[in-house]
Amino acid sequence: MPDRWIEPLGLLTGPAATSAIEAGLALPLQGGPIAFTLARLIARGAEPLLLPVATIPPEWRGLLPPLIEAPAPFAGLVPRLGPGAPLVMGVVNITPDSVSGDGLLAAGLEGEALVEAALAQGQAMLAAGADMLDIGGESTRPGAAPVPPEEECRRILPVIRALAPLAPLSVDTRNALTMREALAGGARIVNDVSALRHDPSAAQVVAEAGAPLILMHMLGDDPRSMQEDPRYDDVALDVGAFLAGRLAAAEAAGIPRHRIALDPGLGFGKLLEHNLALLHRLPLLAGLGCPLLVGASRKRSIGRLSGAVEGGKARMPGSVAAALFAASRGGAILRVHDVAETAQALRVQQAALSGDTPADRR
Ligand code: HH2
Repeated sequence: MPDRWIEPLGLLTGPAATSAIEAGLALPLQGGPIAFTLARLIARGAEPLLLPVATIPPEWRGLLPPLIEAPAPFAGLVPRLGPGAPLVMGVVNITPDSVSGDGLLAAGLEGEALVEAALAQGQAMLAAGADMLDIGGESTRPGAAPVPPEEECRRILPVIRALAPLAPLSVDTRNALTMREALAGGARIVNDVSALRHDPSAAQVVAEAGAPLILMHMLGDDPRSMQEDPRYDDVALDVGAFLAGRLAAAEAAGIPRHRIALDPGLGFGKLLEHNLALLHRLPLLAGLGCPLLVGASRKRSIGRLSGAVEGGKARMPGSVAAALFAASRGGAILRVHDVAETAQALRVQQAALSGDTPADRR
């Protein structure tokens, strides 16, 4: 478990970042267009030290490579770092009870009609700018009851088969059986909110399939109880240490680091203050050397901050704001329900921060 961290601070973007890097006053965050000028050196139990990057002492410089070099492409998709640039993952929930209010089973759809609705939703997301789709058959909202893997497969497999020819798909599941069936059905990526802790066979299934994997932080291992009085010493360091541990466990099981993306798991055993701290301190997690995925879309924190307590689409504007902020802090993949709105906002953010007219708009 890492007991020392370099936390990037003093972030720059656009031409200022390029100039500061060239002048030796800044370093690139994961090799992308965001630069950091200051480093907070954190050793557990000691007072943190804030320094300009040029003066990071030699004994700390060994921590820099994963933080400043570009991570390997994820799932054959190059993680585009930088404000406005991330990959967009559209969420397709085949559930009756998703927190986001978009679960297709809630609309009472079944059989062919369900597959057609999911296909139409996925196609619309891809046309609107999604780079990949995340297909889930179990709600993991706080307090949700588990769905047996057989039922989960019954819900999602026809949809996966229909959408697989159109885009890279991830399967959002904690169950090894569902992972195996979904990968056989055409899904390419496994998205496990339990970070391979829920099902003892999951790591082997992912390793044998050679599939890219998303490891997410959840406090405890049960969505039914995760929101009961969540506590951390220091939420960013605790989540970082957890993800480092799960990364090591995945590697030990034969899943190479270059196939893994990491996710702080907003809303999974976290109060509003924890979610905000994690968004803010996302650059710290970049030091683990993997692309970072962020899922803030339509979550309860967005409702708390905005007053959109009723949930669902009412939380879209706040979700877009969170996505833009995550992009500006090094998020490489954004998991969102409102693809068109997020993609539009990201394009404008990217152009505004770079000060350049995009090539396809000249
Ligand atoms: N959030 C949800 C589900 N899966 N996977 C990752 N990697 N990161 C997340 O933040 C994440 C996730 C919850 O959102 P949603 O799918 O809208 O709700 P539900 O679980 O109720 O279906």
